This record gives sequence, structure tokens and C-alpha cells, in this order.
Amino acid sequence: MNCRYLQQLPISFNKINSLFINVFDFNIKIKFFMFLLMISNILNCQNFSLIQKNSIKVIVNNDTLLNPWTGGFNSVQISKIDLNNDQVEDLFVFDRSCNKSLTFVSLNNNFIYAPEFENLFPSGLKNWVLLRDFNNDGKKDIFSYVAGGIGVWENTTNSN
Ligand SMILES: [Ca+2]
Ligand SMILES: [Ca+2]
Repeated sequence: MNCRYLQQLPISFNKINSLFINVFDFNIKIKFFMFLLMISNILNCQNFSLIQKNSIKVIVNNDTLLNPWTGGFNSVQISKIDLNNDQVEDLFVFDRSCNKSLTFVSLNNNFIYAPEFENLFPSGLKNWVLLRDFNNDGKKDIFSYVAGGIGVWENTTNSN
């Protein structure tokens, strides 16, 4: 067997150690760069907003769901009210489990989810809500829980 002496590589332990440190420094720089990239993405997301689109159809087994974007109900109280002033009663639904108001407009004998009417109702309604006309003006008023009793909000909508 023939052997050949290989020349010692011009590298010492210290050199290897310093290479290791350089690689380590490089990893820290990469991590710092990634951190800056992540922070800039987070800062850019501050301007991110969502827009609710309820017009997207949901089809299950060739059946188009009527109100797929309502989110479901848990414990609701339902009252009738003409939301769009077309002389046809629509629905106001109050989900007691999350104190959420939902509105549905009557259209072709169906009730279609219409969240654009929800902000017409006072915020902060909680525990229970019923719509009844207490002053016989033909417009449903709001009865709801308030601390220590029952709150009443008069419907002051113009009936034109
Ligand atoms: Ca109506
Ligand atoms: Ca009234």
C-alpha cells in the first residue's frame, strides 16, 4: 500500500473557532434581518382592514343557502319591525348569548340577512330586547334591560 503524506491544511484550531464565530455572527445577522422583516410586516398590517361581503353564495348539495353569513344563533328573541319602510314587516333578532342584534329584510316571502340596518339600533343592548309600539304611533319602539329596570327607546323614524 502506498501512502502519501498530505500537507497540513493551513488552518488552526483558532482559525476554525473564528470561522465558527463568523458563521454564528452570520446567523445572528440573518435572524436580525428576519426579525426586522417580520416587524415591518406587522407594522404594514396595522393598515389592514376587513370588509364584510354577504353577497357571496354558498351552495351545499346543489342548494343555495339563504343566509349563510349570519353566523348562527344560540338564544334569540325575535321581533317584527319594518326596517326598510316598505310596509312589510321585517325581522329584528337579538341573540341573548352574545348580546348581538341581527336584522333581516322580508323579500319574496324569505328573510334575507341585512346587516346594514343593525347600526340603527342602540349599541350596548344586553340581556333581552323586544320591539313593541308603546305609544301607538305605528312604529315599533325598543324595550330592553337596563341596570335596575327596563329601558325604553322611542322610535323617532320619519314614516315617509
Ligand atoms: Ca320592510
Ligand atoms: Ca312607537
